[in-house]
Amino acid sequence: MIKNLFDNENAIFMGAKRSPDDCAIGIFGVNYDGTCSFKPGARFGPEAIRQVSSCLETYCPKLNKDLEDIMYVDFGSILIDKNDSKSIIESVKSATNFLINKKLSPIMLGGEHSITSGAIEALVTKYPDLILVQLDAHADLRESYLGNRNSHACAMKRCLEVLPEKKILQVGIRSGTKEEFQIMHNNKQLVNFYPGGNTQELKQALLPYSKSPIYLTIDLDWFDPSLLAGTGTPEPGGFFWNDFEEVLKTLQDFKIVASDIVELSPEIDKSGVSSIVAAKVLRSLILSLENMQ
Ligand SMILES: [Mn+2]
Repeated sequence: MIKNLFDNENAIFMGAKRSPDDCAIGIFGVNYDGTCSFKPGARFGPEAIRQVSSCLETYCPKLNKDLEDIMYVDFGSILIDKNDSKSIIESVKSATNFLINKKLSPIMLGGEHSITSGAIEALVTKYPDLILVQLDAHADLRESYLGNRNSHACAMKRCLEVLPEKKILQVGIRSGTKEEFQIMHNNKQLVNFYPGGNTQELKQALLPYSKSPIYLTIDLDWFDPSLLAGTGTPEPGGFFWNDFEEVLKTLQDFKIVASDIVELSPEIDKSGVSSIVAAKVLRSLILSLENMQ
């Protein structure tokens, strides 16, 4: 079964297992960047994260948790036979369902952001009250972009369509159209947060959802390009590592059941720092996810 869904011939993340037995968390990659046809891009993200991961410590002093106390499996990346966005989203849905059936909390590595709706479609069957928390530079609420409804610029719009609760919190979004900002304000879904600032507004916004399962989607362009340059659509005025730790610490009081990390384009940053930041985000998520029951 695993063989038909995933290619696991390549690198593995830190101390991950290859077999799901006794594991609580499952990682898989999606090597897809369909809208990026000119430069090599986000399809190299999952492999870059795995390759640099051996340089990280397993212990996180901020969370006071250690990866060595958690069993997690890295399935490799999903096999892709048709490279169009619709087929990819279907494959993501199948892979996520496979993990849910094995009672593994999924963490998906992109790839571009359009893959998120596939994972959410699978998860809402188990968690009809799922809500979405988004870290991203961009609103991603367009109806369609360059004629494609599955473009990464429409990622959150597509997610909202499959979320029964239609609830999204968009943390520190700094780029979008006037209409997108109007939508975010009207629906009270924009959570104001600034580099170096506090997470008071995020705490307030999450308060009514203390029992709700949360899907956390992390578009790495949320970070400032001076920290993370390796992404397809960098946006000045972004966040730093301490900001991420503040958000993560706040989320510890809530119930994250699944997550993704998208839009790492490792070739753009020859220093390799972007991939290391992404790997450290993944380590933080493994340490933060709830066990699926
Ligand atoms: Mn983005």
